[in-house]
Amino acid sequence: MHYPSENTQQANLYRMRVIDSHTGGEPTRVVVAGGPDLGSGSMLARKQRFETQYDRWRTAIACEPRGNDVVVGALLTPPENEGSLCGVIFFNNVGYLGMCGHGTVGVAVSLAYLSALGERCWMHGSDHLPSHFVLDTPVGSVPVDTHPDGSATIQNVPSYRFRRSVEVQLNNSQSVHGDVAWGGNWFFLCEDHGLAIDVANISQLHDFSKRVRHALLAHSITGEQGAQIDHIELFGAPSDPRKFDSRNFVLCPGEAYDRSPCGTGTSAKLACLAADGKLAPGSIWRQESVVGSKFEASYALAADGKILPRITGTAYLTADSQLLIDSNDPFAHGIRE
Ligand code: PYC
Repeated sequence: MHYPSENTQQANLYRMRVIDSHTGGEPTRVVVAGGPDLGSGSMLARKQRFETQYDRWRTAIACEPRGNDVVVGALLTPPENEGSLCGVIFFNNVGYLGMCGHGTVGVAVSLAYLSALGERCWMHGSDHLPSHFVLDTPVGSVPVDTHPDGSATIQNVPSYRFRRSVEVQLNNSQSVHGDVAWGGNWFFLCEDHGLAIDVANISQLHDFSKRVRHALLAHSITGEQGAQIDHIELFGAPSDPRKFDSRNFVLCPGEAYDRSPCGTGTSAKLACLAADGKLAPGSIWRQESVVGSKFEASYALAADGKILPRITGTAYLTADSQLLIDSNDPFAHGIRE
């Protein structure tokens, strides 16, 4: 990997500044300085450049020994669209995400932190972060509002249900049903799994979700235009119906499950509720995660029949640090899976 050499006094060490946070338990690592320069063009083209030319930066940041299965990285870029604050590309230990809801809340809280430190932000050229701004992602632009209590509301990309109640045959001849929906990533949303959505049941939920994902692949069940469905979302009763409407378990691409209620998964859920006439525009949906964290969500109808989800969550900072990449380290670019 080619790191600029003027980055540090020690020729073998490259520095990258990252701000870590978690949103409802799910970590986000925002690269604020020292990341790769992906050049210009659409965010989709920049994501493709990241994948084809700079993928070792992803693995250096998100894979062990610096990262882990759960961490979602966020690389900030100059904006694609005039008026947007900046661009962001989300990634994890196995690849790239279209959008990431918990990650966007993490980015908002990290930018607010930098602004509170009085650090002039290279993205918007001022040391004051506006309370409303727009982030460009490879799948669309996402308006963000930060609130005085530290929470943030994102308006996710237009979301929709693609297929309803698709039957999937698992490898043990059990069959389950689920909706296929887009919320910035592709989801299979399943209710008839017969499992308790409970943190004490993680290994069963994990194992089951992996079998569903495998079966979707084996039976060529996809999102629109053959897109791979890489997120599996299981729903069940909330821990306390006075506080939540539903509880979910989300298997992310790779081996990790989402500790947060998953912003893109909650958007996909809203799209299905809207399509079934079970939630009116503007009504609040309180999505609980398997570890008990919460997103509040609602939607507006878009002109083309899709929905515009709004998701509110809270992120907490966990580190402001420098990653060091030692060119002598055999695992400098992470342990690749
Ligand atoms: O919050 O959208 C989300 C998300 C996707 C993967 C992990 N979190």
